Amino acid sequence: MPAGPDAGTAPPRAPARRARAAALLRRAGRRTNAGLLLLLVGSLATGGLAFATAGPVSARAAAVAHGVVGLGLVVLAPWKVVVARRAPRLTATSLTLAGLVVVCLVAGVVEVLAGPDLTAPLTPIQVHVGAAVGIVVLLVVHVTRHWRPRLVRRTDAGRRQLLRTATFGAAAAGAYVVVEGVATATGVARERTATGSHPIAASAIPATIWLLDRVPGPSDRAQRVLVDGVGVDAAELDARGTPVRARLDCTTGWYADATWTGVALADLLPAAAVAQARSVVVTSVTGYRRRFNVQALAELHLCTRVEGERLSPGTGAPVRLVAPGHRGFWWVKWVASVELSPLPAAAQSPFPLQ
Ligand code: HEM
Ligand code: HEM
Ligand SMILES: Nc1nc2c(c(=O)[nH]1)N[C@H]1C(S)=C(S)[C@@H](COP(=O)(O)O)O[C@H]1N2
Ligand SMILES: [Mo]
Repeated sequence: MPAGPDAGTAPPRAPARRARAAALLRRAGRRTNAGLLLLLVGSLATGGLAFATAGPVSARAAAVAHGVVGLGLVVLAPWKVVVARRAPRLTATSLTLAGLVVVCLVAGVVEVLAGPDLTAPLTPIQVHVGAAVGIVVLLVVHVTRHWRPRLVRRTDAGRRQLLRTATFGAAAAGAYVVVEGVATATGVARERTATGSHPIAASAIPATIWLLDRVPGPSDRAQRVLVDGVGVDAAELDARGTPVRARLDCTTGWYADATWTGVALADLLPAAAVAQARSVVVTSVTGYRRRFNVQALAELHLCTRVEGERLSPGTGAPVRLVAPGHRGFWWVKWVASVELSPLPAAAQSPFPLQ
C-alpha cells in the first residue's frame, strides 16, 4: 500500500477517526463509479424535467429531486478522488470532465442563491446547462474507455449495501437542505417560483432567444397572421385585444408578472374546425414553432401589447403568443401562422431546436 500524502502528519489526538475515514474511503471503486453514473444520468433526467414541467407541484418536485441528485455528486467526490488517484495515469478528457462537473455544480448553486444578472452575457443556468452538455459528451468517452463488465452486481442490493446507500442519500438530502437553508436565510427563497426562477419587473423583460433563433428584420415581421388559413391583421388583433394577466417564466432563471393585451385563439378559430383537431401549431416568421393541445385554446392569446405598450422588436412585435401556465419557450414570438392539426400535441421535440 503506498502511503498517502498525510502519512505521519496526522495529529495523535484523532487517529481512530482518521483510521475509520481511511477505511471508508478504501471502499472506493466499482460502486463509486456505478453511483456516479446513476447520479449523472439522474441529474440530466431531472434537469430536463425541471425545464419541461410548469405545474407548481411537478415543477417543485423536479427541482427538489434535481437538487438532491446533483448535490449527491459532491458527497461521492471524496471516493472518486481515491479511484482517480489509484489509476495508472490521469487523462486530459477525464480531468476536463471533472472541471465541467465543478462548473456545473457551482453554476447550479449560484442560480439558486443569486439567480440571473440580466446585464451579464450569460445567466448561471446557461452556464449550467452548457456545462451539462459538455459533461454528456466527455462522460460517453470516459465510460467507454474505462468500461468494466458487471458494473452493477446482485450483492449491491444486499442489506448492508442498501443501508450505505440510504446513508449516502441522507447526506445528499442534507446538502440540499443546507443550500435551501441559505436561500431561505438570505430571503431569496421567498420570491422564487416553484420552477426556481427569480422575479424581474415587467418593464425589465429582456429580448430572449431560446437557442439559435434570431430577431427578424422589420420587413420580415408579419403584419398579418394566418389563422387556420385566414389572414388576420395585427391592427385588428390590437383593436380587439383584452387584458391578459400572465407570468412569463424563462428557463434561464427569471420570471415576470405582466398584463398583456390580446385575443384568445379560441375566439379566432372556427369551432367546427377545432372540434376535428387534436393540436394547434403556432409558428414564427423565423420557423420557430410549438404545438399545443387544442384544450389550451382558451388560454393561448395572440398579443400585441405588454403593460399597455406595443411590443418591441426583440419581444415579438407585432404579434406574439402568450401562453399562461407554459414555460417561456412556448411563448412563440413574431407569429406568422396558427394551424389546427389532427396530430397529438406530443408529436414534437420536447424542446425547440432553434
Ligand atoms: C463525474 C464524473 C467522472 C469523473 C470526473 C471521472 C474522473 C476520473 C478520473 C480523473 C479518473 C482517472 C483516470 C483518467 O484520468 O482517465 C477516472 C478513473 C476511472 N473512472 Fe471515472 N470519472 C467519472 C465518472 C465515471 C463513471 C460514471 C464511470 C463508470 C463506469 C467511471 C469509471 C472509471 C474507472 C473504471 C476508472 C479507473 C480507471 C483505472 O484505474 O484504470 N468514471 N475517472
Ligand atoms: C450533470 C448534470 C447536472 C448536474 C450535476 C446538476 C446539478 C445541479 C445542482 C447541484 C443544482 C442546485 C440545486 C439546489 O441546490 O437546489 C442545480 C440546479 C438547477 N439545474 Fe442542474 N444539474 C445538471 C444538469 C442540468 C440540466 C441538463 C438542466 C436543464 C435542462 C438543469 C437545470 C437546472 C435548474 C433549472 C436548476 C435550478 C433549480 C432551482 O432553482 O431550484 N440541470 N443543478
Ligand atoms: N420565435 C421565437 N419565439 C420565442 C423565442 C425564440 O427564440 N424565438 N424564445 C422563447 C423564450 S426562451 C422565451 S423565455 C420567451 C421570451 O420572451 P421575451 O423575449 O419577451 O423575454 O420567448 C419565447 N419565444
Ligand atoms: Mo426562455
